[in-house]
Amino acid sequence: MSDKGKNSYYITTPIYYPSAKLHIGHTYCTTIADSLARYHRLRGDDTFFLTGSDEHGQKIQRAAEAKGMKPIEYVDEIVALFKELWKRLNISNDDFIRTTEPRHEKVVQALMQRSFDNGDIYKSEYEGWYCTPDETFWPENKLPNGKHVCPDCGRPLELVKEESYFLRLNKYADRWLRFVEENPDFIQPESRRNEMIAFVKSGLEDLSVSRTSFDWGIKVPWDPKHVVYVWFDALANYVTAAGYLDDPEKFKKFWPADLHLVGKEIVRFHTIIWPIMLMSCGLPLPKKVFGHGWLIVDGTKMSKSLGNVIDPIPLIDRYGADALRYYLLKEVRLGQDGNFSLPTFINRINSDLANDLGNLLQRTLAMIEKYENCVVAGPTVKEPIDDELSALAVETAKKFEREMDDMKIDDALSDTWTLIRRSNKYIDETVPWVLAKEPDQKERLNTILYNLLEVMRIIAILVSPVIPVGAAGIWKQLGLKNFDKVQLQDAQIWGGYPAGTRIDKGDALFPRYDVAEEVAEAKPEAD
Ligand code: MET
Repeated sequence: MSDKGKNSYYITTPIYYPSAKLHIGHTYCTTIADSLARYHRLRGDDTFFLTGSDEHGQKIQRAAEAKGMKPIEYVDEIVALFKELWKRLNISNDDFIRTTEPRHEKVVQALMQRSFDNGDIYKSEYEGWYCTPDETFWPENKLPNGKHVCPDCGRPLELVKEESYFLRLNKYADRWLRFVEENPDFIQPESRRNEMIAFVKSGLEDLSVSRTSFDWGIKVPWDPKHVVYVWFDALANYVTAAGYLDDPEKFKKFWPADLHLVGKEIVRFHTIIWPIMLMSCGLPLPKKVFGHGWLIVDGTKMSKSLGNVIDPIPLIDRYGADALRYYLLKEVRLGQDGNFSLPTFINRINSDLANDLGNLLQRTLAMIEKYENCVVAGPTVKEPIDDELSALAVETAKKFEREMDDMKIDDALSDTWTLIRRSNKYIDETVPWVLAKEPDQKERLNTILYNLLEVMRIIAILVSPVIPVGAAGIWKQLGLKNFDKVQLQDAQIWGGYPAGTRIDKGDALFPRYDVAEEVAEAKPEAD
């Protein structure tokens, strides 16, 4: 179906609505995508990582009106905050798409026109319910017990009656079902796939793809009294940024996308509406859509009304981006819901980052400073315990690759931490401080310290997709250079640390915190 080059990798996050500042749930999704993108770059894949903002629609128009602002001025302000957050979190996106950009507007119009020309769009009237916060149509027959609240988010629905163009989703239902059967990995995890199949099998209705009761949107090219439905507009961002109209070479390289990472609440848009839009336009379908779970806070779903919406910025200010990234990826299994709580966050920082990883580096470098005057010669006197350590390191780096390929980021981290803990134990078992007192043990001491530098080199590579700042810091303290050129395979071979390198010991990378004090000082964040 595609001419896509072998080593390209295109990953996307949803483009979030700039109707409020982003919270820790958005941070969670973007952090996963960033770590996967960094991992693919480490593997040597030509990687394109996209995020952005979804700026049209009734919800945004109303939010702007409520502030007495023009929609574009309103979104400009909030989008600046999105960009600031991603910078603070060390998100390495290659592009940031705004749906108000001309490059996107012309793609949306081209796709609408193509679907229309193919006979898949027709004019009618929508009469039914609408969830403005979710920007979702809910025809009466989809509402259980006839209640007029959104079946997804529980908020009140509005009655809508307006002229509208419709996309023939129903015409594509069989083709969709065949595609999903033939591509078992297309929708993940399995539970979401089953839900979507059941949804389509229960009967797919044509979808309203234009609105006429407000004007904050992209005009329908042949009938400018209509604006394009915000989800049709938003989904198209993935092909705009891949160069659909402007850059055929880029488009050939990156489309179809390898992975659309989305929250479970928007899997339906990405796995039913988006593929059918693409089918109608004769474009290849993305390879995979993964619906991750939600981050709940102290056991409760985040919501403005409960006042438990967590702003990631104060957490990054206080604990650093790496700590937050590590916690989110370690604590939550991808695909399942996960819980955020300040005490568990701080305990994780203390135990995994400060005690295990930070200590390993500090202990190793302190001994090298003291016993070797900062320079360690190559290994000479080997013992079986060394082989055990090197075998575990190489095995971990290989396993890490399989786990990251399967998006099991938490497993990849657990295994890396097994190696870190084993390395700390290696220090305890080889007792370098005892050997340092015996002149005839100099070479053995040297060998042990070399092995520790080498295992730290491998560890720095493996942790880099998740804690990029800490990883670069470790690299620098080991006395190494050009971290940006490092590849995953450099971690899969033992012995890459150049003997005779001068280490560059610096401050501890990860401070420890007092849990009780931190909890006492934390105030609930208002949105
Ligand atoms: N704006 C949507 C949301 O935040 C995502 C659109 S992704 C094409 O739910």
